[in-house]
Amino acid sequence: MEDYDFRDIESKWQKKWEDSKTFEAKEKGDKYYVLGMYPYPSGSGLHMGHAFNYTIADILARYKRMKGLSVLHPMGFDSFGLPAENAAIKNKSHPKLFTDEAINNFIRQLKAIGLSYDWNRRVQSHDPNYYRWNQFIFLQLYKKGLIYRKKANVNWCPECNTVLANEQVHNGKCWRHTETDIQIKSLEQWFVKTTDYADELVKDVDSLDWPDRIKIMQKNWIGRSEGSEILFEVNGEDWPIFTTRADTLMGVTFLVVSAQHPRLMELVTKENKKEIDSFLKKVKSTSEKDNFNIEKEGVFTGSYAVHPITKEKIPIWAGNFVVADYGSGMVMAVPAHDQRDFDFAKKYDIPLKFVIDSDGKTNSAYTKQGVLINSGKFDGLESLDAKDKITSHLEKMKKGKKIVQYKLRDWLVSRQRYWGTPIPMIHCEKCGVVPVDEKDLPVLLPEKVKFGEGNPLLSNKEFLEVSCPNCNCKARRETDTMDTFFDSSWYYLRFTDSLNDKLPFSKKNVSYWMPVDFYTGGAEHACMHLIYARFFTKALRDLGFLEFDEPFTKLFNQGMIHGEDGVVMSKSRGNVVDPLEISNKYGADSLRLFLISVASPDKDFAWSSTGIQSTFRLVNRIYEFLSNVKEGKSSKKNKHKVNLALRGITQDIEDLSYNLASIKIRSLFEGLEDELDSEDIEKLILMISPFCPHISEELWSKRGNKKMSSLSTWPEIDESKIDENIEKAEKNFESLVSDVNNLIKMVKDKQGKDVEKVYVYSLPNELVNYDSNEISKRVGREVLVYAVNDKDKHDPQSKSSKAKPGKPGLYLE
Ligand code: ANZ
Ligand code: ZN
Ligand code: ZN
Repeated sequence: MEDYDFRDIESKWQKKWEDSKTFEAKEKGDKYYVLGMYPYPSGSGLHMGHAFNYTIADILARYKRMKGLSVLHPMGFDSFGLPAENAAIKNKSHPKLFTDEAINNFIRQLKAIGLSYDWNRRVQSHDPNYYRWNQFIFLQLYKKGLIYRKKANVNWCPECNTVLANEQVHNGKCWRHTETDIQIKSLEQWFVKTTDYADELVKDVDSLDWPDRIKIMQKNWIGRSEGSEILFEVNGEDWPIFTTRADTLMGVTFLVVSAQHPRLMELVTKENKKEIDSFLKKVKSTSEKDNFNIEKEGVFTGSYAVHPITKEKIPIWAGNFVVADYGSGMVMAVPAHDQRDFDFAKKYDIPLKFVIDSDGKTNSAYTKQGVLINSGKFDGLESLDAKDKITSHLEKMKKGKKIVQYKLRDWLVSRQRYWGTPIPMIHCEKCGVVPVDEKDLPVLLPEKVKFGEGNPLLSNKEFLEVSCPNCNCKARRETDTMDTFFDSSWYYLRFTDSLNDKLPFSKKNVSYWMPVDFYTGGAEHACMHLIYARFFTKALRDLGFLEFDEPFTKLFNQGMIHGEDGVVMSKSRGNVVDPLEISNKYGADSLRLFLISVASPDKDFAWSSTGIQSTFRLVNRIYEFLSNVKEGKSSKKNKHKVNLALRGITQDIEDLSYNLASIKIRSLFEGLEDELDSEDIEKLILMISPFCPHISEELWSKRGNKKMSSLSTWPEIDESKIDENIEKAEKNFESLVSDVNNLIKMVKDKQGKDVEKVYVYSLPNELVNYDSNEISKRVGREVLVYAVNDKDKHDPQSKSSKAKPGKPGLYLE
């Protein structure tokens, strides 16, 4: 049999979809917004992970459309960013040329797999029509006090040549350069005040239909921590510390102040200055609070604090394991009950004091909660109770109170790189920092710049020199650009109204389409993109631009695709399979069906060249079958099968168990008889549409339908045609076939005899009338089936002494 002509069919329907704007989203009726995380248009093109992610979303979009919902399914490009700039420098090209070419390539590849996007709404960050709204939003946040500039210790990646956000530092290394240590520099930078929303960002996580592990990661990243602020007096002034273990207050034997604490020097006495200075020179800064593994180091400052209750003198040390910007950058150390403090105390010979009953164990810190000892009037209290009692006791003395701390830091958004949105600010010698007037937006990114030495924007005088909007004096434009996560923090909002040239989006459109009903992408975005996007939604709500609290109702993380060698597909590993190559070879319908057939879409799976071939044969079979099936009457059994499959597949799509749907499709087309009524034929053509949209359109139009199958209504399930008895009969039939086969094999193994004939005597009340021919075909032997009470109809030729009517069973000859 020849393969069907998928090349012709697919390009024909892709063109028709495009020409007739089939998937244009309209603001009418009930909506459904399906979004796959938009890609960074890298030079290497669409990879299989993209194809997988976008197919998952597309199947749902196509299904919801056929269910009569108004579907928004857009696509765009996260097209600013360092890789394009670096690639352009390397190839002596320009990031814009490089990016435009990569995008065109992506679009071609996305279209080739039959994704039902509304291309009219495409957004791309490097387009001034997009980034001018980045600048507009930046100004709104600035006016609201949610963006500010400050000098701070920031993370600098020497490879990226720019500062990074905290979220982009993983275990002290750059997220892009996993071998490169982050350096700490003190620089003036732009920050977004994400911490203003920390509480709401944690609280609302519970309301989301997201994978649990992402929800946990978000919570941990924001890191809400309830505890107490306790004041220790040093030279007549109160210094706060933050603790979650106020119950251990009576066990404090020293305090530790961060080596990066801005007021450290005020605590250092003359005698200790030299030692501190040399310590500060060699100490590496910690930016992660929970870095338990670093070797603890410190130096005595020479100063003492007064314990708020016992009034004892407590020595103050400077240490490397205390983070400057968490809590107050200073801790009360309780070496008996905190492992870090324990290690530090052992190293520097500082005494321990046990204040929680540890059952005599003293060779490491006892970190559990328990009953208080050695704590004076608090003895005998449980930790939980003691935290309350000790804190309220301190509160009466004005020496402490309950507070909440967050690990989340404000988001550092400025970058010293070229390929990003220019930050719309101006530096004037007289007026300081002045925002660009809204009417002067966009601040265009100049094309003519020199690459390779520092920030390229510094090389363009025309860009750099402006007059101050305030006093008209000569001033200098800000040359930092925005972190590209700024772009992706609101692109899903722009899709609702992407051609709007008065506003980033209208309230009307954004309230119609948002929130996104189904958002799919990789789990690697758990903390950066998804926190920033949630922050943007909340901040824009409070600025009056929208009226909902969360952008993504349901989040779905697709599994990772491994190569045939079982390792995650990657260029460096050399096990990459190119989606375009596969769709050229087997067609997009086969690629789509294969991608969702191996495992449930949220699970990892390995590519298989025999698997795609088998799916290709199935798609051929479906196409052949539906092209040639005799149009007449459907048997009861066929009607049952079609409706049962439709019911199952409908549920599987709703549950995102696409792999189960694909199994149903396969067994359906392997088991149908060659005559069906027109209703059933049409049901079949429509129910494969989300998975294999091209052959569905082709078969549909061949039947004379004017409306495309993609825009037709999802077929009705005729429950009255689903007959559980047919199912039961099938199961019985299959188990009989397997019983017979097993027996034949047993006889062969034990007696070395090949069975020629099989007699089956079944009970008359078994629902099934087994068809001798059918079974014979399956078993490859002559099989005769009788009912036990059917005295006349048994085989008179039977040589078997046992094969007689009256006794149910299987008899072999
Ligand atoms: C005394 C104590 C005794 C503590 C004990 C723990 C156990 P989370 O839950 O993550 O908020 N801490 C406070 N500020 C710090 C900083 N800037 N850098 C490093 N560590 C800091 O952790 C709160 C605990 O971390 C605080 O409670 C403090 O140590 C420490 F048996 O105070 B604890
Ligand atoms: Zn880097
Ligand atoms: Zn000025």
